[in-house]
Amino acid sequence: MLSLEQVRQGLESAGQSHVLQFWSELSEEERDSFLQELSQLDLDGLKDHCESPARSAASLPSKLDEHMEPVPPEFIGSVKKSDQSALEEWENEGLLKISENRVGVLLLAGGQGTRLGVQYPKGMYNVGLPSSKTLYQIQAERIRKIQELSDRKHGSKCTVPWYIMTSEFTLAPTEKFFKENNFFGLESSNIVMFEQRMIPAVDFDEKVILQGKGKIAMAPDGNGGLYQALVDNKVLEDMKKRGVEYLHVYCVDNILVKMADPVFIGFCVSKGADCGAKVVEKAYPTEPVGVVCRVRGVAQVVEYSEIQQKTAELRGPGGELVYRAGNICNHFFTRAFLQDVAEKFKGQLRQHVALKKVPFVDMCGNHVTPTQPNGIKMEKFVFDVFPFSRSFVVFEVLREDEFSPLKNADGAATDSPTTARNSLLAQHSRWATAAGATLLDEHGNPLPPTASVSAGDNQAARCEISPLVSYFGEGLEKLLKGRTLPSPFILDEKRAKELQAQ
Ligand code: UD2
Repeated sequence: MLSLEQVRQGLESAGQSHVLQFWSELSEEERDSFLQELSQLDLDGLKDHCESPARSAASLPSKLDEHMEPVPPEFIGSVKKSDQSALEEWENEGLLKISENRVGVLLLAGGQGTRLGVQYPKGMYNVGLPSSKTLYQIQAERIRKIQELSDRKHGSKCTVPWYIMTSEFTLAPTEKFFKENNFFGLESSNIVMFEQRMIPAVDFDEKVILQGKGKIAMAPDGNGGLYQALVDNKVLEDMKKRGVEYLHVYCVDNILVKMADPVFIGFCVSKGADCGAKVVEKAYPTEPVGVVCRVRGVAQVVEYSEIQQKTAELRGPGGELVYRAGNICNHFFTRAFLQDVAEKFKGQLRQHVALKKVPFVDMCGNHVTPTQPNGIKMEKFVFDVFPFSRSFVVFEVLREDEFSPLKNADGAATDSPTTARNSLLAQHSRWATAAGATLLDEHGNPLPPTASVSAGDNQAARCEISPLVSYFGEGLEKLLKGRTLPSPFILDEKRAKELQAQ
């Protein structure tokens, strides 16, 4: 730990002396913990950090749009446009790599979930499925199932390690939740949680914001903080030790996420890619997803917060959006590429500026909760490494099968607990119907097979299939063919055994 004098000098040379203005009012204990916090700051880099928002704002990508062009369709692999045999080939390739212990998954879970408005990590959220499962449980069970499917095909006993990036806000509750739930049936040694760095929020006068008299307002450094966190926590070494060569990186809130998706992995591997992104067709111009495109000829994502509206609204001759390759925060990386990023490129990642309402203490020591943005948080984005790729691929999947994020609280028109729940139930109803079952609505009336398709349709049957029974709709015919299913209907492992015995 640094001495008070060392910290004072460091702050002074960074132009941040105000940080210690309430020092004399702090108790002994508060001083200790504040000094500890300040000792962990990068004091040498602090001046630069405080000035960088202004610099980034000045070079803001208002000019990006001029250099944007869509990725030509022939460079985009697509579930819709590929024939069954190609999809099967990719899936087989992916399952093979999984069975050889060469695939890991990495969850980005360091965000604060401010839009959803809960005080706990988003993965712990229960969207109100008939089973009451949380996002974490669904994800864990999909890992268990994909291991099982790979083992069954290849006679292996494989592991898909689950790396989970948390932040100061989310690490302790996430660890506790996993322990309380017995790691959802996974081996605890195959779940590796680590923390990303936190950085100070800065006001519009380039001053660090004090959240309390003895506390700086800190925020995680964005999901692109991943690359520093991989180094800080020796995660790449862990991957190497386990023989993991391919990593599926994803964000916490997509209820339909295909964990370690063998089709996506197989596609990327067979194209020799070092880096890949899954996309869905963007639903409307202002949808809050980045677009995968080229800027000055180089593949990258332009985030929804940084694209100009007129660019987002551009339409082609058939009325389709020109920039429609919507990023769903599902990425593929080889370990070799991540190693390169860690060694050569992570220092070059852009800082993105986010204006936020940051509670603070004013000069007189009053606590203020601002109603207007007063602070700047600098964030790195996970996809900003794409331009460093030597072989980047894009893979388009179907929204109704793979993308339904939980971003907002109920009441919002989109991306809410209700829309997430309905997407999953609609998908599972489609699977059951395709397997030959007839679904009943809650009044016992048979539903036409198409009624379950609409994600927003409250009349749809409440049919939920545990990932432990089916990963992506496979294996259901022998259980459900010719059956009539009431609503709600939960097909878990126990029920599957009963049905099989009948
Ligand atoms: C992300 C994508 C956006 C689109 C959208 C789809 C980025 C930068 N943007 O936007 O293009 O794909 O998702 O849903 O990826 N996180 C951390 N540490 C942080 C901040 C965030 O781990 O410091 C995690 C967070 O927990 C979440 C993921 O990153 O799992 C995405 O964060 P978000 O929900 O804030 O991103 P969003 O919706 O703005």
